[in-house]
Amino acid sequence: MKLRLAAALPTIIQCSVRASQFGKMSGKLSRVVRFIRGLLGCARLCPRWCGESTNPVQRGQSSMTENKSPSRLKDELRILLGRIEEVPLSSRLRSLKLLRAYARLRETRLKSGLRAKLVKLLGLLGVCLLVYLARDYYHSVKYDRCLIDQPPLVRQIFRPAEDCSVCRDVKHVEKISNVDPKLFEERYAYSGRPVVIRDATNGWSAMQVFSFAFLKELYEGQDANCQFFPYKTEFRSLQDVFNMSTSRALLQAGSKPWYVGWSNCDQAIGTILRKHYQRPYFLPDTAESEKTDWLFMGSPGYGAPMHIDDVEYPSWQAQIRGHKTWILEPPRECHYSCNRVEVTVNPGEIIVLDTNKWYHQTLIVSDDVSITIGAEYD
Ligand SMILES: O=C(O)CCC(=O)C(=O)O
Repeated sequence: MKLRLAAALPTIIQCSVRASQFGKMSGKLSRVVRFIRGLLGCARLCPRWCGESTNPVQRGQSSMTENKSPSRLKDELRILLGRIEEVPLSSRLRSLKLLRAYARLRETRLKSGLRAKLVKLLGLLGVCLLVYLARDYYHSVKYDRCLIDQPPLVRQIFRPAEDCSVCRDVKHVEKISNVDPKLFEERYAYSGRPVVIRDATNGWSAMQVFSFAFLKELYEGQDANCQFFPYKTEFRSLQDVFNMSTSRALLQAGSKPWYVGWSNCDQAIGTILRKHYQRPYFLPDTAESEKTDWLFMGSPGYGAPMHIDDVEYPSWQAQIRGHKTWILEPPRECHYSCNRVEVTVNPGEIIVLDTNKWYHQTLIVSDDVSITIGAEYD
């Protein structure tokens, strides 16, 4: 008998699972009755019982059971428990074991149901995060300086909190001239305090030479820009910019506005550019102005949106043509201790700004095209 029961154990477990899947009954009681019935059927090693459970007629009976009143179910339960009593002890022990197995199975089912829901929820969150990061990355490629870099969201999350002393005393952007490099080093170069140097481009031929036409000729047939920011325009490359209609390039009435930025890392072009400008005279002797030039060019009413950079060093930018207003906002953690400031940079002036510390936005405010050139310095 023991051997037969042991051999039949898998069938019994299968039956008990089937019994548990019999359909939803009203309340726990009916489930217990149904389950014990299943066990009894299994304990008698009646494989037909299991087969019958899938039979539509049997299912009809089961749904009849579902409609039974609680007192009727209690009676049935009593009878069934009586029958269990009649089953030999070893089989009863097995029934108990089965009951425990059943409980575990139900628990597992519950748990796996919950787990499936959790997996779905996590999947959904993951997809949302991916979409957000993709948008963020697209934005970073479009507007920020580094192509292969952490997306801005990640950068902003892990950006160390700024010491607000960099902006606490800044009530406006100072404009200075005839600057001693020593004083510049002490007061502005690495302090994060923005400043405009008025007489910064004295003697630069760029002031006369740089124009849309000059840059167009320089870049003709060259795909020499390392990074290109189209901002709100439809341009996909610097070549597109230089291929725009003459009327649009000359900002004639009725033409579409435009504003773009790019970095030059073509050595030959860099050498020509640098013939027309020199290293800013106020930079400390020890400071090296980076070799990569950054150029921004465009029409009135346009500019760069508010953002913060993640570049290595502070930057200088010379206004060659046109007038550009800079709107500077302190880092978010310094909102209550620092001010938002604005400054308009005129032709011949250089703005020095740590674009890693200040959120910045620009707007061309002249009727003329704006052309700037700049670089980072260490
Ligand atoms: O010159 C501009 O319009 C924007 C410059 C800028 O965003 C930058 O240098 O990070």
